[in-house]
Amino acid sequence: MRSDWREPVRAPRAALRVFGAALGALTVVPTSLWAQDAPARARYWFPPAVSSYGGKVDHLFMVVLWITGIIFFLVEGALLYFLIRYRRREGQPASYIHGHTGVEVIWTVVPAIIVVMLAFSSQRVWSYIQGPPPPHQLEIEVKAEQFAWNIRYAGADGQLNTADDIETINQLHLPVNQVVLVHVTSKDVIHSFFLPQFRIKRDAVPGLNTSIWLQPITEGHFEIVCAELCGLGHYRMRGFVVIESPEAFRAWLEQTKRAG
Ligand SMILES: [Cu+2]
Repeated sequence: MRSDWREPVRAPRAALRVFGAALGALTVVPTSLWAQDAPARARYWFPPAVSSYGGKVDHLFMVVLWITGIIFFLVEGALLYFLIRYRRREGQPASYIHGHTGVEVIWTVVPAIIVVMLAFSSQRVWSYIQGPPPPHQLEIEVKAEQFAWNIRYAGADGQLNTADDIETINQLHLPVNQVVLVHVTSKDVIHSFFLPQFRIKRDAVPGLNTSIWLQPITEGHFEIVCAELCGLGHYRMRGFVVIESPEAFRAWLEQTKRAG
């Protein structure tokens, strides 16, 4: 049996420093990488939301963060208070208390009400984004492969998967304010089509055809990220999103068609 159990355990300082640095790198580096051109706020917080439902997702996130944040500080504060207030004192024996039924009922019922409310409000946002899409003006296909995004637009016949389709690699152009239906699939392994600024992510699974819808509301340049570890080249599987006016989009599509 150990005789030194009363000795406090001290983690070596170097180990703590390495742990702290790793934690810092994990949280700071990814956000700063995709937000290099973004306003200063986006370097430590979310990148700007540029889709019609981005604001709804961010609002729900903030509601959950405030509720859980306030509860966190209340609970940890009470814990700290009790640790100090009822610490061991010389000559004072420990006393046994049974608990308090009223307090137990409160701390069960209040969180239950909060969780049910959050479930209903997140279900509303979820079904708006993932439910039946609104009527779309543009339909495209995104096919993932190790390690690129193949993007397909319909040609003059307006039909996808016909001979006159226009195909690009890693270049996704979208007309601002138009609803776009995106069919997501994969050629080889499971990838994940992630548009951080749109607040949407969908797995690209070989043999499975799924679709999502987007409505960009801000013009600009953004990125497609693969959010599924899909092989050795996963880190470089990025694409580019350009949101532009419908006229600029048509001109780009024409030019791509002629070049291809
Ligand atoms: Cu991938």
